[in-house]
Amino acid sequence: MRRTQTVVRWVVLPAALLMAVRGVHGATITGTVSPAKADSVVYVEAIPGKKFPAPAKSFDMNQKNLQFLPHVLVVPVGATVDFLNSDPRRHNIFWPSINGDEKQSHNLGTWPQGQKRPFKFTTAGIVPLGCNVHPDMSAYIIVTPTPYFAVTDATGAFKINGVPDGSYKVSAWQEGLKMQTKPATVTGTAKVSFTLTK
Ligand SMILES: [Cu+2]
Repeated sequence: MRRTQTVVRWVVLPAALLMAVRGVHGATITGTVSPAKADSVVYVEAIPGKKFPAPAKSFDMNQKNLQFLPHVLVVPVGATVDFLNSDPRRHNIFWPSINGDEKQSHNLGTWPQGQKRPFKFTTAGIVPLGCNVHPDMSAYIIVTPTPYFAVTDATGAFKINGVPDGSYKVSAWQEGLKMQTKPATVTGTAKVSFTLTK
């Protein structure tokens, strides 16, 4: 009797605890994107039957020293991005398409230093940014269908935290290369790696 109780305590309790911890913090998906470089983006594709609230905070895309900062920005769908001009000259913001769909092209306008304009992204996809005053300026906003995403470090490694256990499609994006989507089954952890090509 005593022995049984001890076994229950040491086997069942840690398992229950682990599940409770996982319930709060979720599982993780790790892996690499090659070619290895920073600023590749990996995210979980839409999960059937699951909807996520729009994030409460907005995100910033800056224009400074004739560059977009950051060069790659990842936001979940429904997010508002505040576009700020920090330069003592006028900049423009436009995108010719979202996910290649030219019907979703948009020109936010051209405005002087210190001003900010918000835009809410309600469609998931790749948004290539340009400035029609300075054709060399470019950046990307990756609007992800779920809040489960990560950006690679310089070695190409990524870690997506807080994912619930389940089977998902995971996609990887890197500037200038073809996107790739792979299945991943997550039970606590999952590993998925990508090799992208032109
Ligand atoms: Cu500009």
